[in-house]
Amino acid sequence: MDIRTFLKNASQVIPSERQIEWFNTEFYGFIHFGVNTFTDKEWGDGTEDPSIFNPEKFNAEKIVDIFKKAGMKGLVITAKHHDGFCLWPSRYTEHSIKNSPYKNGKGDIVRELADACHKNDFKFGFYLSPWDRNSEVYGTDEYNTYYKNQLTELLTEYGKVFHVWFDGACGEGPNGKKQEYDFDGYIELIRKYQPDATIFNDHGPDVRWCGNESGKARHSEWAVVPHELVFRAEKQTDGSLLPGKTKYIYNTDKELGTLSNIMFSDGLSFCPGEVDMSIRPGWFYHENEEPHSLERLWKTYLNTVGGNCCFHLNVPPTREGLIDPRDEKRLYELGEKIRNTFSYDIAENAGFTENEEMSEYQTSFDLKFDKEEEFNCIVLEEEIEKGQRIENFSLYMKDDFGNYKIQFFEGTCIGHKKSVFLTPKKATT
Ligand code: FUL
Repeated sequence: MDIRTFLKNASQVIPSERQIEWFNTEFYGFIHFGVNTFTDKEWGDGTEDPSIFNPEKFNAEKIVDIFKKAGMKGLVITAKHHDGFCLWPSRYTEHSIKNSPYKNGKGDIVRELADACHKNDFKFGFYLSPWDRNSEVYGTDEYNTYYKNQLTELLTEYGKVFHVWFDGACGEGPNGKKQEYDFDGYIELIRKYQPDATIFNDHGPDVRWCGNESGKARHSEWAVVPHELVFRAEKQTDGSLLPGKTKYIYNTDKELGTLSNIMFSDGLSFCPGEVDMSIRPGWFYHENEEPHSLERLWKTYLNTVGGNCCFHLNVPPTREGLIDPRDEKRLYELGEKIRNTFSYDIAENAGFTENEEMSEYQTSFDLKFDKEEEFNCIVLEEEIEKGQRIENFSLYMKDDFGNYKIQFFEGTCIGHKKSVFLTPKKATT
């Protein structure tokens, strides 16, 4: 295939409605909460006694309020983490909140959060860890049935869900066997009961992991990526490639959607990246940890929301069930910074002209202002419904003779949103 036809095809890979909706969510919270909060661990082994879980001051409305003020538009709760403890009273296990002292065994953290979200026009999602270190049937086919039963409870009894989060973490069950997850079956259930929800897993299908947990998006985080990344990313268990394959692509690779990668792929999929990180070093709450600096969070926000991704920021509640005041303060600072930066758009009243096309594949636009204005950020957006069509762009200013000759920025991917942050510049008439 010649390169022109190829690029044309690539530009026609479009997102689903649910992916567009997800892109518009931009920034949402992650809540890691469970028995680990009480044992001070990151990964429980499944032997934890449910009686340790008692967040006496848990207040879902307050959490939603804090997240909203930070600029988030939704949240995802760890309904079950690797330890298998369920934050809702699942009918399929005793290892849950129903055997904890929280509200005398009548509590349901998932319900409290889902209700607070729905009441306050905030999106609700959940993470149901496939790896379950408590389940006796883990490592057998029966586990997939167990998992699907739990998934069905969460998908059908808690109202609208915007995002279902999985990871590929996998261990051995009591029988010494590694669990084979029925991801196709899980996806089928989600599509059936919550067709608008996006599904995150390491390689998609709707949203893929960016490849690290420290908040770093790639320089060019393309949403159009090789098919084999989304559908056949895993090598075979013996480490060999799948039959007929000469290469495989993994989501931690340096380049995913660059031309050289997509040119030699089996086909293309629309699968944008989610950047997840925690406000603190750990995913679960540990009293001696401090939140990251405002500078780091702000930079991450700009590079993710303004880098064709979404930002999924974890804020773990304390043992009391509250957001630590240090984190609360940091979130307010971040929210304020976002509001201050983007509240005044000088381009809104500027004159906008599309120039004659320079070639079939190249065009330019002019922005003219009525008065002199200072700006430090330019936000570019593609009509993402139509896919990713822009391969690169440049920004120019006029020179002293009134010609657009001074190039002050050169970039690649725009996609849903590209924020270009600059030292303050003057826009003149
Ligand atoms: C990983 C887990 O192993 C971590 O504990 C955490 O939940 C992170 C968000 O995903 O896969």
